[in-house]
Amino acid sequence: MAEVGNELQRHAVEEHQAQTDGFHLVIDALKLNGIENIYGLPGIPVTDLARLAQANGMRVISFRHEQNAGNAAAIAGFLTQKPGVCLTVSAPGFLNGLTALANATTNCFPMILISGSSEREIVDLQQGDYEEMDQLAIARPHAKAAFRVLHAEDIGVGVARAIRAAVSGRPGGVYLDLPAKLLGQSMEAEKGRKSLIKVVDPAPRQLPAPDSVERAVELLKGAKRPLILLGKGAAYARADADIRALVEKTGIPYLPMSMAKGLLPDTHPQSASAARSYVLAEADVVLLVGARLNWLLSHGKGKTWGKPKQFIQVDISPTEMDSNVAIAAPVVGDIGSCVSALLGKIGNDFAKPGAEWLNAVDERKEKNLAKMAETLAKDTSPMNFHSALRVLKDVVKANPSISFVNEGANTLDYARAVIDMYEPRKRLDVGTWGVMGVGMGYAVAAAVETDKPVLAVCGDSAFGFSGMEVETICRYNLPICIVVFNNNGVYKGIDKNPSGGTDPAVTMFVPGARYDKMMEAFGGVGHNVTTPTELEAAVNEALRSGKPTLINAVIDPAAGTESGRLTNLNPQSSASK
Ligand code: ADP
Ligand code: TZD
Repeated sequence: MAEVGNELQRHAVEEHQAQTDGFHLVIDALKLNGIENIYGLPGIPVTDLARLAQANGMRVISFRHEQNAGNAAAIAGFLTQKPGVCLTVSAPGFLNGLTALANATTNCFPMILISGSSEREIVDLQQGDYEEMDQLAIARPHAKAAFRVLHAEDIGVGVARAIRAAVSGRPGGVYLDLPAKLLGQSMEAEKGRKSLIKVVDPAPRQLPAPDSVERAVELLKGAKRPLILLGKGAAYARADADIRALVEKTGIPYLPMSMAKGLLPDTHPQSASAARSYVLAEADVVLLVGARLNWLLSHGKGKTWGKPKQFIQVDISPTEMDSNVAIAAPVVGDIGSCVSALLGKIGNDFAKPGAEWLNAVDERKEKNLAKMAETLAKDTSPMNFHSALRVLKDVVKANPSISFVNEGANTLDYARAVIDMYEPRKRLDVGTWGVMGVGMGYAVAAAVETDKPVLAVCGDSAFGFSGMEVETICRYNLPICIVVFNNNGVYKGIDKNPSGGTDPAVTMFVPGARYDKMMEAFGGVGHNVTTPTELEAAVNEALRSGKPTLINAVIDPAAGTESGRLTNLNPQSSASK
């Protein structure tokens, strides 16, 4: 008996003394909050953090450059409404991830950048530590919030605060600084467990004020030529059914912004995409749902917007109102709650827009669609953007649940106009900044988070920013098919060096490059295609096999325009005028 008693006592003491450490607490805190994936790049001081995360059942995707891991985390946040997590080493790794964090904040994607850092004592006295940098101070202006944890018992609070900051209100990027010393700190396991926080209701609903809803509906009722504009905030909010009901119940023509395409199928009879310029110029009342009046919408003024109009804006951020033009009816709250409140006020007596407006929109649409069909039908040799996109349009139509990643200039603008999307949150592109280099990060995360194939269509310049991740795609054997629209350069591939010297022009790349060989180098499938028929066969084979594939699609180097659709944003040197 005495022996058994001693044994129990020994167990009790051992139990009492069981220890945990910073590494385990970070992982436990993330897992406790339903975060299952980490996108990152290992090294001092976070190698063991990544290893232990993998050992503890998290999926850790190791990238070749932190910017791509960060972009993956950001789009994972957009796709799941949970913060995507990016893990980096200190100073240079952190800075590599920072562009992605800033991009996430700009696009309102929830993300947490977790970086290891050097010791505070040394950093603050600037004594020259390994990869020394005051990361917290540098992250702050680029993030929605930034936190540092110094004591293991505060890890639970640090992670909870990071999660709340990322997903509540307007989502954004959050920085979490974890000094090396913190990760190695140990504490009693039981105490550690109790210090963790499972965040309750991380993104609380925000109900709009009833009078703001009434004001909005009144304005809409009085409209002669109303228009609904859906932005990627509406896609993020996952209020898909109510948004569709709002559009259909009111009978108002709608325009999706790029990443809101597919929220309703682009083939929906009320889609005014093919009459975009007309409806923007002619509408008298515009209802914005999760879209900002930034440069992508010409700041709500000028020639694009033509006739005078009044705006209703649904957004979670009160300070977004009046940021560019006066908002006559602000509706502040989360999109789900706002749209459902609007629907509640729009009775069956709501008069749909008059035939004059709807017919005028349809007429423009039909004319433009016929023109587009004619352009797409042309078989050009060499292949140009449109003949290649005709094929991809059909591929997406036949495979509506695949994610479609898109970057480039002409490649982006033409694909956005030509390729119809049928499901929400499937079109992932350069977003608010028009940034190149999101392609492979977005593609990897889309494959990981959705478990479905991904088609990534990139200009040859755009692809180059994250192209090394083809190795990552092969290593994790992800069902990603990349199509590089290869026209030998940035925008086009025919520029000449103005000095007449031997250096190539600044927008030129090696002519006839074979990007497909990059994929083959790591065991994936490569294709070089020069006709729409070859392109179609190669993409369909990739989607059928699920094997990592890169298709080098040879495009006429003379096709395309400088800066794609954004020619007007290019300042011109007075010498060339
Ligand atoms: P787009 O580029 O498609 O026009 P933006 O990124 O400019 O879209 O705008 C997205 C807007 O959506 C932001 O102003 C953001 O505050 C808002 N938003 C994001 N999520 C929500 C949400 N759940 N509820 C309400 N507004 C949201
Ligand atoms: N760097 C970053 C990070 N983002 C950018 N947007 C640019 C540079 C400038 N830029 C564009 O705006 S589009 C583009 C660059 C370099 C590439 C266009 O060439 P492409 O596409 O080959 O990718 P197209 O289809 O041939 O035009």
